[in-house]
This record gives sequence, C-alpha cells and structure tokens, in this order.
Amino acid sequence: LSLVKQRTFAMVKPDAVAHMGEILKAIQDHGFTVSRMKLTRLSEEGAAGFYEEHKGKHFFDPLMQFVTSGPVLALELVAENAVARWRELIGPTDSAKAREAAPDSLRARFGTNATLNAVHGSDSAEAAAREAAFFFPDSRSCRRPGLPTTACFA
Ligand code: DGI
Repeated sequence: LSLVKQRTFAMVKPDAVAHMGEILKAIQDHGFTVSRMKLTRLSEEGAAGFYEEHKGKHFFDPLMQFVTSGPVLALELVAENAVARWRELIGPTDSAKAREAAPDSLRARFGTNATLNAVHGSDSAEAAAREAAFFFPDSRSCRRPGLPTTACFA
C-alpha cells in the first residue's frame, strides 16, 4: 500500500476543449487534484517537439494538423497512481474502439477516431515529468511565500 502521490500530465485536445467543463468534472469526481492548468495553443514546432517519438510514423502529419488546429488545455494532475488511473479514465487511443471497450471513458465520450481522440495522458512517470515541464517550465510558480500551496506538487 502506497500513499505517495504521483503526478501525470493530461491535455484536452482541440476537439474536446468545448467540453472542458465535463472533463474537469470527471477529473474532480475521480479524485485527481489539478496542480497546474493552462489554456494555450501548440505551435508547429511545439507540437513536433511534444510528439517527437512519433516522427516518421504514418499518423504523424494528421496528428500535427489536429493538435495545432485550436487551443488545448494542459493539466498537471496529482493522485495516488495518477499515471495509470488517468490512462484508465481516458480509455483506448482510438475513440471508435473506446466506445466498444470502455464506453464511459473520456475518449469514448468526447473523441471521434484514432486522430481526433479528445485527450492525452502520459504513459509513464518519466513521460509525465517531461511533458509537464514542456507546458509548465516555471515549476516554482506555486511555491511563492504567502500563496496557498495546497494544490502544489512541484
Ligand atoms: O498514448 P496515446 O495517446 O494513447 O497513443 P500514442 O502515444 O501511441 O500516440 C499519440 C497520438 O497519436 C494518439 O493520441 C493519436 C495518434 N495516433 C496514435 N496511433 C495512431 C494515431 N493516429 C492514427 N490516425 N492512427 C494510429 O494508429
């Protein structure tokens, strides 16, 4: 039994930003704490950097087109076993398959197919640290004296 909190990185993709309220509700209902959050946009360079491991794959160009097509909501989430629990909540990569295998998952509810799949979740603690640092380079911002630190995990 471990009571140690873990963080993960989550991103609401452009196709699901209109549903951010429902997604934040699911995040809250499943016991995650939001420790950082930013509504932003990915540049072409930013998107290519974030998804560097997929360069050269057949789905890379559509993925770049999609994630740069509108705003994204970047989130750092904290919970026990956050990486695995967030992956469980978002469901399988392909939203069409998610609707068969995990109809209550966020990708089933808010995504369309393998490209337009509503949300991202880090696949390991190492990826979570790297991806959170990509979107939240100012990791000390929640530690300023005098500010509340209850939601701070840095
Ligand atoms: O960790 P995931 O987001 O579930 O999946 P991943 O890290 O293997 O791939 C990153 C994103 O790339 C994924 O969210 C959607 C896209 N992608 C992955 N595999 C495919 C894909 N898109 C298409 N069209 N086809 C794929 O097989």
